[in-house]
Amino acid sequence: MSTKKNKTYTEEELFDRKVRRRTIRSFLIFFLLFFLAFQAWKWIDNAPKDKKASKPLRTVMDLNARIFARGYKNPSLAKEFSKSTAARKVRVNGNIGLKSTYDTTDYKVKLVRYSPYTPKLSDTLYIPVSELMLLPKTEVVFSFKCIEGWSQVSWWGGVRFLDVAKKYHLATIDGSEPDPENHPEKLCKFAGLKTPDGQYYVGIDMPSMLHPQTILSFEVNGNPLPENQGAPIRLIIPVKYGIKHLKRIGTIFFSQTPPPDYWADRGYDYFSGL
Ligand SMILES: Nc1nc2c(c(=O)[nH]1)N[C@H]1C(S)=C(S)[C@@H](COP(=O)(O)O)O[C@H]1N2
Ligand SMILES: [Mo]
Repeated sequence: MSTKKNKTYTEEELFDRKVRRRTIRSFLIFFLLFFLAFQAWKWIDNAPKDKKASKPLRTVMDLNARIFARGYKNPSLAKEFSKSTAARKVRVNGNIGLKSTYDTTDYKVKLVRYSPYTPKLSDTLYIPVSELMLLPKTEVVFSFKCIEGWSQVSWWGGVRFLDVAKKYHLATIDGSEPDPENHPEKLCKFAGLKTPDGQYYVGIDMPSMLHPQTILSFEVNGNPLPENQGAPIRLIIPVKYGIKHLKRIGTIFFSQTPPPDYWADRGYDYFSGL
């Protein structure tokens, strides 16, 4: 037996050997992983391209997109709920412009086409609510949000403002039928709405006004609107906070500059989008 084999190590020597072994192993693992990472990077970099990104990256990006699409179906649409989840007792908030008397038998909405020059008589239409109701009925169940901090799922019925604008040639600078898809350049930039007495008023950007969920509403929970919720017709615009949902529409007009807005005049955000 050699003396070397029988050599007994001191505790300190044993510890040193252990540290050396571990250090070498760590470095080997480090270089191996570095090498693998480098190879992977080279593989991704040399891979064929798919829509301007290398294919492996594109695959991961597409996967991410699919995962996120599950959570956000159409980011431009407000989330809709089932009618059974809608509040039976719909909250009432704000009654500015609802105190004056109004025509309850033959209510007409004043629609003013955009007229940059001298307004002509033919540019102003007085349309009975009963006539607006002939358009296809659209219902929306969404979470109504007030800047005061409350929200409530509620169910409204009415007609799409887009349909109204198409029928009466509103919202365009030249009186043509609005075609947001093909001729956005012909659209006015803003719509303004007022109560019959002019006490409450809002300004709305045109993309929000022509949004598919924006309706002139005459029903809540399948019943005609009560007075305090804007009878006979109000605005429901799910992409906006409650302040923009003007109750009892007297006039709708169009403009290239932001129309006056009751709460914006008092310091709130003009856009008030959600
Ligand atoms: N004419 C009119 N419309 C109005 C208001 C108002 O005071 N007057 N308040 C607004 C605000 S702040 C909110 S939150 C909603 C409330 O609608 P609701 O009463 O149907 O809940 O109406 C909006 N429309
Ligand atoms: Mo509100």
